[in-house]
Amino acid sequence: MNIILLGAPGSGKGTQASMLSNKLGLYYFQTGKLSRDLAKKDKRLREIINSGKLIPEQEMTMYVIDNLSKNRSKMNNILFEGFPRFISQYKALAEFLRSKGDDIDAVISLDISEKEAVRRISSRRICEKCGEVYNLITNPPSKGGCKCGGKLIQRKDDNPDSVKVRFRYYKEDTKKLIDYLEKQSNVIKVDGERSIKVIYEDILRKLEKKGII
Ligand code: G5P
Ligand code: MG
Repeated sequence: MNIILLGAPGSGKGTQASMLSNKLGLYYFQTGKLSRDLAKKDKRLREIINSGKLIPEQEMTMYVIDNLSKNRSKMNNILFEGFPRFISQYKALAEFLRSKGDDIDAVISLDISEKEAVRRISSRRICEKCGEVYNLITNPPSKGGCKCGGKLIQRKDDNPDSVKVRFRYYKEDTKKLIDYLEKQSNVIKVDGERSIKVIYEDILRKLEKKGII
């Protein structure tokens, strides 16, 4: 089973993806993490990501397909978060999966206003060590640190200027992909402005109703 999770920056993709992949036994494939890992050794990628821009679409597709090909054995059932963001990336992923006799079973889109997303991002903290996502207001860490003992940090692209750029890309590119999938009745829309638990249960219910899980 392969599921794609789409949504604006700060919509809760990572939060839900982590819970859903655990529950459904899916490999959690996160292109934000892949990009940040690649950027550790690449100044150009670092500058792109930190300024809120997207890595050029074909280049990102290449990184993803390469990663999927190399790690195929541990990635039979995948939850994709952050990929695809363009129609071209969706088509490339669908084609790659088809070539392996596989398919995209569901696309979920988390809907949230820009105002709420910006509010969430400004109080988001992530664990430097394990990547766990917290929110100082809605999902606070206990005793000021991560449960794994790691230090909590703010992402470099979580500054107001970069967040604005990330939103522009979402509205210009990923929205086109969502509209394209909606025309094919191929996307499960979820109201992302509720509590983490309510959204999680709603997604599971919708996947069940469609016979996907
Ligand atoms: P990323 O890392 O994929 P974004 O900008 O798409 O970055 P981001 O910011 O990671 O997405 P998210 O994962 O949707 O947002 O949000 P989250 O971290 O789960 O939640 C945000 C905050 O809200 C947290 O504090 C959380 O606790 C809280 N929260 C979550 N859910 C709820 C809720 O239900 N209720 C409430 N009240 N609070 C909640 O990509 C980074 C960069 O990588 C490159 C690009 O440069 C990109 O900018 N990249 C790509 N480039 C090209 N093509 C691609 N396909 C690429 N993918 C990545
Ligand atoms: Mg994320």
